[in-house]
Amino acid sequence: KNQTPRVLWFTGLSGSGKSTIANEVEKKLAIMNRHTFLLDGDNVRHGLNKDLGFTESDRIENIRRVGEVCKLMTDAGLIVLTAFISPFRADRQLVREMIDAGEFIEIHVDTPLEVAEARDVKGLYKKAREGKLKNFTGIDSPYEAPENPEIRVNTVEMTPQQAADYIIGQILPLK
Ligand code: GGZ
Repeated sequence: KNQTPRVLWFTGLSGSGKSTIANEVEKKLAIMNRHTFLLDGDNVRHGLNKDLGFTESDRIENIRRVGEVCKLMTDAGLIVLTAFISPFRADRQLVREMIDAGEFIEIHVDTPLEVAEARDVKGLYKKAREGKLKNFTGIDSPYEAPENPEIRVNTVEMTPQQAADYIIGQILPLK
């Protein structure tokens, strides 16, 4: 292996900015010649996990499978970035335990509900408030914020670019 494997595990509400920031971090890692892979709902929930929805048990299984994929990818030497709400502390802890010590980096994209809901890029919060979308995180399904994430980013005070720069600064040095 010519690079240290890592899992950069982004967690936060829908619309918090996880995917946007993870994409920016991935671009910066590419410039640094790092071999990366980004896992998110777009490439996982339509394929590997297309049998899963948003009930509590489906979310648990979603995160468990993503964790197993992270394990395979870090065994292949990659830096894996994940952008899932991953609302349950216990599930994030299970993934942490699957990955070799020191290689799992939990990144809390700490956008308050009011801010994510005000953005409502996809109109999902509105639907959830109207009762047209059930089990929506932050509305009628819980989000358990990390207590001790390796990194926390405040998206109210930082642009996605600034958040990505901050994260890169926190994970350096990277062999
Ligand atoms: C939360 C939902 C729901 C419900 C659909 N609750 O903002 P988005 O659209 O693009 O990101 C959300 C995504 C969440 O999928 P995850 O795989 O990250 O969730 S979890 O980690 O909890 O398994 C949202 C959309 O899917 N979405 N219904 N009910 N988000």
